[in-house]
Amino acid sequence: MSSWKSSLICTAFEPRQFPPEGFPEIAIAGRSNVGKSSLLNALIGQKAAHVSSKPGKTRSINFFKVDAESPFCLVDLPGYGFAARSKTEQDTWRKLIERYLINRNSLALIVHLVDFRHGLLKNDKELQDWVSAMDIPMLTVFTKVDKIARGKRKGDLVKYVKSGLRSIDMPIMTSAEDKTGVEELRAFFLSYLAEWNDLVEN
Ligand SMILES: Nc1nc2c(ncn2[C@@H]2O[C@H](COP(=O)(O)OP(=O)(O)OP(=O)(O)O)[C@@H](O)[C@H]2O)c(=O)[nH]1
Ligand SMILES: [Mg+2]
Repeated sequence: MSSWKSSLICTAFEPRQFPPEGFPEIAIAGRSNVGKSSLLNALIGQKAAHVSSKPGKTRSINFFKVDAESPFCLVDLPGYGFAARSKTEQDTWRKLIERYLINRNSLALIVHLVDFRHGLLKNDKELQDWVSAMDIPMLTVFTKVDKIARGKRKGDLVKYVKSGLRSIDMPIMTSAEDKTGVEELRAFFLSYLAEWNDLVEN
């Protein structure tokens, strides 16, 4: 279990509600229903973010301060690609996410969650292209690997990597259900943040 303590410090429905920049931020992005809020809860070991089987649950940007070895914020973003919402509503969400990702100096890393059963779909590829055009560091993380038989996972991962995804490191396979990869992802965050803090302090 995690020894990280965490608290929700801000819920933003519009950019003027973003908290002041301070601690480095790791933002969790991905399609609606991919498991962003679930993985965030697994990482901090608390049911802090709201989870739902209905896509489109998270509508605001939620900032969770994490008191780890080096303090940082985990940022739960609303999902994209949820067709059942009106176009206006989808546009509002997209603009909110873009305003956050484009202007945020304290943004250290985007963690792009992709459902391991489906791999990168069209709008996932669009997000990856957009993020790399903005020069924002991004790690690809697969979710819901518990749905795929253990013996098949490595082969699927190799296939996805070879088909050209963008990630600053080898993608991590996770499950919020059985906690596969959660410890590995925590360790990745800590070593990444240590290097990030060195970079920005010097
Ligand atoms: N089997 C399995 N189900 C998962 C996993 N992670 C999430 N789920 C389920 O997937 C559904 C969506 O999870 P959320 O965490 O709410 O997804 P989200 O990406 O935050 O969704 P939005 O806020 O709508 O964008 C819920 O029913 C979760 O229980 C996982 O690792 N394994
Ligand atoms: Mg959510």
